[in-house]
Order: sequence, then C-alpha cells, then structure tokens
Amino acid sequence: MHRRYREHDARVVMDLDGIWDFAFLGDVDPETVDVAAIRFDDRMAVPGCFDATPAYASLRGLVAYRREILLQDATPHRLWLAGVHHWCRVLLDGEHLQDHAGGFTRFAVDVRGHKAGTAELVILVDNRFDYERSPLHHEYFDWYQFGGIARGAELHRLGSQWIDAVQVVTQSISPPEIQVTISHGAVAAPGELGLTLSVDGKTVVTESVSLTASSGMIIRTVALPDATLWSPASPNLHVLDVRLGDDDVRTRFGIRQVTVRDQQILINDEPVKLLGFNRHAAHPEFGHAIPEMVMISDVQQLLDMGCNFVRGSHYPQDARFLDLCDEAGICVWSEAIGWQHTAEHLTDPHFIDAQLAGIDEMVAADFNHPAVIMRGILNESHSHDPACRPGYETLLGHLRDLDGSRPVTYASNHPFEDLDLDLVDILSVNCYPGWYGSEIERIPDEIDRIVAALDPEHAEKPLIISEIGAGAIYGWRDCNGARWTESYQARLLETVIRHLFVDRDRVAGLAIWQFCDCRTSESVRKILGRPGGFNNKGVVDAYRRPKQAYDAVKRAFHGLE
Ligand code: ADA
Repeated sequence: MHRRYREHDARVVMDLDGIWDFAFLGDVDPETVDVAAIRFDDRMAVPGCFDATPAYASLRGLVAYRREILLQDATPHRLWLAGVHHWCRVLLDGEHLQDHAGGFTRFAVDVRGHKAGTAELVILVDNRFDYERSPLHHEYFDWYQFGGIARGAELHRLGSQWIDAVQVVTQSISPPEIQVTISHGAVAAPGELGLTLSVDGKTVVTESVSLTASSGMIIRTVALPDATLWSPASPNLHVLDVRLGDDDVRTRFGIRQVTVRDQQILINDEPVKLLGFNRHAAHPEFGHAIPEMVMISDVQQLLDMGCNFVRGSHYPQDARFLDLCDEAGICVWSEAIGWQHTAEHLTDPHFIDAQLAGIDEMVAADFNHPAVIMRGILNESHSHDPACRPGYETLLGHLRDLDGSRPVTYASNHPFEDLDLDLVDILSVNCYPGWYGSEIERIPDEIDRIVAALDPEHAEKPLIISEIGAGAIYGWRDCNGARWTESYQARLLETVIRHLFVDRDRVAGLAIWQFCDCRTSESVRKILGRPGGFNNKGVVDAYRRPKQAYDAVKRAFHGLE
C-alpha cells in the first residue's frame, strides 16, 4: 500500500496493486452469482473507483475483480484490503472466505489451510445502497459514494507464528517514554521466542519470551531519553522495529501527549489553535482513490494557507495521507463514517454493531499516527433526541476503551438543544451563519449566541467550529458579490476568522467547510442546492484550482501567526 516506510523486512508481502480483471455484473443479487461463470471482459485499476471511469460513470451494481496471487506455502496468509466501497465478498479458488461491509477502513481476510502455489482471487464488490448488507452507507449523504477497491491490497505470508499488530502510546514526554503493545498469533503455542525492539535502528529491548498460548499480547515500556517530541511546529518522527520469532513489523510513531484543559487543546502541554479545513477524499477523475500526487498537492495547499488541522470528514482517511500529515505537522481529526443519523439508526443494533466494527478498524489503522490528535463519530446526528443517547454512549465509550490517549468529540448541529455534550472532551459545532438563512453581517452574533448557549454547562471544554462556510462556483465573479460568487465566499470566511480569533478568543479550533469541492449525491433533496452536482463550498475546486477564498484564508491564517 505504498506507505512512507517499509512495514516488514522478514515477512513476505505481495503487493497486489495494479491492473486486475474486471466485470460489471449490474443489478444482481450476490447470492445468485456463479463465480466460475463470470466473464471478465474488462480491466480495472487497484486502487481505483470503477464508477469514476467513463465506461462505468455513475453506475451502481455488483462488480467482480480478479487476479492471481501466490501463496508461498501452506501456512496462514492474510489478505489486507485498505478500503473497499462499500460491500464485498472475497473468494479464493471459488471458496468463499469472507464478506465485509463499509468503505474507508482497512480490514484483513485470513487464508488458512490453502495449498501452496498460485490461486485465483475474486472479489465481488457492491456500491449499491442496501441497509441490510451495508448499514453505514446511505444515498442521502452529502457526498458521492464511489465504488471499488479504492485503497489497495496486499497479501502477507504469516507463517506459523506472527505479529498481528503493534501499538505505540506515549507514556511520558519528560523524560520521553513509550508503551509498546504487541498482539501476536500462531497456529499453536510457540513456546520460547526471541523478542527485539529497536528504535531508530538502536536496540532497546532484547529478550526471550515464553508464549504458552496461540495468541496474546506483550507489553513493554521503553524509555527513550534522547528522543525528540512530535508537535505541529516540529513534527519529529521515530521508527520502531519489532521482531518476534520469525516475524517482524515496522511502524513509525511520534512522542506527544494531547490533553484538554481550560478551553484549550494542548499538545505536550502547549496550547495549540487548530486552523484548517474539512477535507473529503474525493476527486472527479479518481473518486475516493486519491492518487499520491493529489494527496501531496492537498498537503502543499493546506500548508501554504497556514493550516495545521484537517477534519477527515466524514470517514477515516487513507494511511498514506495520514503519513503525509505526520510529516507535515498537520493535526487530524479522525472520524468514523456517519452523516445525519436519527433514532431510526441509532436505536438499531444492526447499525450500532456496524459502527462498532468500523470504529475498531479506524482505530487499528490510525493508532500510531501522531498527527491523529482526536477522534469523532456521527456527524450531525440527532444528539438532541434522548432516544439517541444510548447510541452516543456506546460509540464514544467504545472509542475511549480502544484508545484512552486521545480526546473524543462529535460535530453537533444542534448546539442549543444538544443532550450528549457531557460525553465528549471537545465541543464541536457545525453552523452556517451567512450562508443558510442569514447574512454575513449576522455571523458575529450567531457565533456568540452558540458560545453563550454552551458555556453555562461546558465552560471548561475546548470548542471547535467544526464546519462553517459558503458555496462558490469556481470562476464566478461579478460586481454584485452575491451568494455563489467567489468574493462572497472570501468575504464570509474572512469575517469568520476575524471574529473567532481576533475579536474573541473562545474557540480552540476552526475547520472551514471545506477544502475542495466534491461531487455529491444525486438525490433530488440534495441536487437542487448543489449546482453541477457538487458541494461547491471548497476554497479550491474539485480539481484543486484555488478560488478567491484560498488567498483570503491564507492571508487571514498567516495574519494570526
Ligand atoms: C453539513 C454537513 C456537511 C455538508 C454541509 C453543507 O453541515 O456536515 O457534510 O453537507 O452541511 O455543505 O451544507
């Protein structure tokens, strides 16, 4: 998956990215498909979104991908898929291995008891909306949900004993100390194994461990007195190599602590003002399969505007993008998929179970990224409805259980009647003064009204304006400066930044809606307010061409330094 560092030296990994055989099957039930009879009459890129290509533009249906893989021997292998949209069934030599629901998260498919040699891998992928099979994806969401194997694939030979995961948590910043948790598996209890941990090439632990079960966890605390800390201003990174028996895992990490206190977000005890954008991982030519060049250009533009913050709206981000944020010192709000859910979903165990599984996958994938400083769930859902509270409790509680080292939040669009803000560490409010309903002149009053409503109960908590913005059609400029012109958007965002950070000092962060224009759902409810089928509130258009607001935000953010 082309990470910024080699993740394994000893383990044999087969990179499955490239061109696969492809067939568009259409509106058929996956249960009725005879896989052996599929006629693979086309080809498709992995990673890629088939419905972003001209031949399949906007089509929904079942598709099939096929390629040959090589199993090194008959020991366990593991197939990793980094994001498949948004339901899939994996088959090897015709044998059904596993189904998976939900795009944007990395998941594993284990291959056990298969003979050595070449085998035919077929993945049926479905981008239709089907609540029973894929409860986290809905047509009404305000972004276009592309289909396909969008984030790449790898095959790992596990052998008879392997490392499942390595998690690094900062224990202390002064002096620097980390805790490393190694989860491991094996076909049978392996007994005595060598364990070595090295940081930046220097061995810090070397011992023999006795493993009396076929799976378990090893936890070690490691002092790193000479290590440098990670922060947005100095994004220092370190590399940890773990060797356990015959297997190895390399991961990159940063040493830093995130805390909240007195309305502030602190990194290593230093207050930080988060300045940035919501970003959809979308592009008209590539769908959700953003090429590395576009990721790099997005990071360049964010840094150029003076940003240190991205909200990954509204789903988990690609590990390669997080790698770039780690290096650039861009803080990330990692968000589980969700958009305006009501009690209908939040009281349904089917939906909650799918959310829990998605959160597990998000946390497993983003855990070691120092850039991920906070996590969130359920954008703009019904947090003002008492019926939804148990759902919020379950999901936020699960996030905290999986990772106690990061603050949690959700973006609320009901700041005056929200019932669940006691459950979060950071208050986050989405609001659109000056765009939906009122005029730009009303922005200061409307923001102050939100703060006044939240402060009596939550005065100590940091507050982020997690969405605010205006639509602008690229190139639309006239002397009236009305809504949809570039100048209206620029004026609105200048007013917001001035009010939040110059006139007042209550907010700890701002995520402008949004970085780039993105295609949206074609349901009639959406499309009438979305010229050209796009949400046009980006400061760059869908091809990343800057609008007037780009320079306005750049001036305003740099002016705050
Ligand atoms: C909401 C939502 C965004 C987007 C935005 C808009 O607040 O969270 O996804 O739809 O509004 O553009 O109206």
